[in-house]
Amino acid sequence: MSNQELDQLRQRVDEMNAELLKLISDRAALVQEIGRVKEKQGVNRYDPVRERTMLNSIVEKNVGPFENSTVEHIFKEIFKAGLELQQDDHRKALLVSRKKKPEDTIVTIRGEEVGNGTPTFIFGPCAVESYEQVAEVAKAIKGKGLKMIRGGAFKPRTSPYDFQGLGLEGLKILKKVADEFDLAVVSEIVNPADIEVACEYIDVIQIGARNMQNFELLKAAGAVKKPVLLKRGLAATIEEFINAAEYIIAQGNDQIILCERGIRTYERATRNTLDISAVPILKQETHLPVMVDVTHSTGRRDLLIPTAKAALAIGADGVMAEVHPDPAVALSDSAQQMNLQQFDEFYGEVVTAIPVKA
Ligand SMILES: [Mn+2]
Repeated sequence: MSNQELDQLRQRVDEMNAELLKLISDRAALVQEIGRVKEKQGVNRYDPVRERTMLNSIVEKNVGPFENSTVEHIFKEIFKAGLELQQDDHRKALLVSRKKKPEDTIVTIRGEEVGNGTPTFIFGPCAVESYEQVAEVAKAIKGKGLKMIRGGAFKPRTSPYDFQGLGLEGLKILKKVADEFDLAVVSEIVNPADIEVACEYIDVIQIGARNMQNFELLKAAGAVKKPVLLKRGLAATIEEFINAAEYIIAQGNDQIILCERGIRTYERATRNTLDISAVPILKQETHLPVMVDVTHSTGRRDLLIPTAKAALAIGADGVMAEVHPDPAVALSDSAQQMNLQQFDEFYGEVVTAIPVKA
C-alpha cells in the first residue's frame, strides 16, 4: 500500500469522524428538545422501555463487522450522554444555582447580614442545659460585639438514651437570654409540626445534618419567613446538599445559609472529615452564603483554630463553633466545646487572621 493510498484512507476516516460528530451533536439537540417537552408534561426523562426498543432496532440493522454487544455498548454511551445533557439543563434551572441568580444572596438576621463579605460568627453551647449556662455564654458573645447565639433545644442524638434536649423549655431559655443580651437565636428544629411555635422563640431555623434529607421538614422550613441554616448530611454529596436547599427555596424562602460540618470517611483522627473544598464549590454552584462548623467537623478542640482560619481563607462566609462554660460537665459534645477562656483565644486568633478589607 502506497503512502498516498494510506493518506487518502486516513483522510476519509477524518471526514467520517466529522460526520459522526455532527450526527451525534444533532441527535443531542433533538434529545434536549425532547427533555424540554417532557419537563413541560412532567414526564420522567429516562424511559427504559423506549431505550430498549431503540437498542433492539439498532441491533437488528447491524450487519457487522462489530458484534451486537459492541454496537449496543456504543449506542448506550450515546444515550447516556444525551440523558446527562438533559440533567445538566435541569440543574441549570435550580433556584439555588448561580446560573439562575448570579449575584450573592445575603441572609438578614435581625439586621445582621450573612454573606455580605464580612465573616459572621455563630457561637453557643451544643445544648441548652440551664438559664445560667446559656447566659454565661451569651455574655461572652456579647462582650465580643457579636450578634448571634446558637443552642440546641431539640437534640437528635445517635443513641436514644443520650440527652435529648430540653425541648420547648430550652427554646424559652434561649429566647429569654437572647432578649436580655440583644442576640439573635439559632436553634435546631427536628419536627415540621414544631416550626410554627418555634418561630416565636428563634430567629434562625437550623436543620441538622441528620435531617438534611427530611424532606417534609425542609418544605415546612421553606414555607415560613425565617432564615434557615442547613447543615450538610454526614454522608451527603454536594449535589444532595444543594438539592436539599432547593427543597427550601422551592417553597419561597431564599434566606438559606449552607453549613459544611464534615462528612463521614474512613479517617478516625477527627470525628468527621472537614470537606474544605466543598466551600468554594458551594459558592460557585449556588448563590447562598456558606458557613463552616468547626466543632462537629473535627470533634477536636485543638483543631478549631486552624480549621476556622482555613474556612475563612477558602472563602466561607462565616464560622460556627460550640462554647460551654464548663465543657467537662456538658450534657453533649463535651470533648470539643470550648470553655470561655478558649473562646477568647479562638476569637482573638481567628479574627486577627482575617485579611483587612481595602
Ligand atoms: Mn454539638
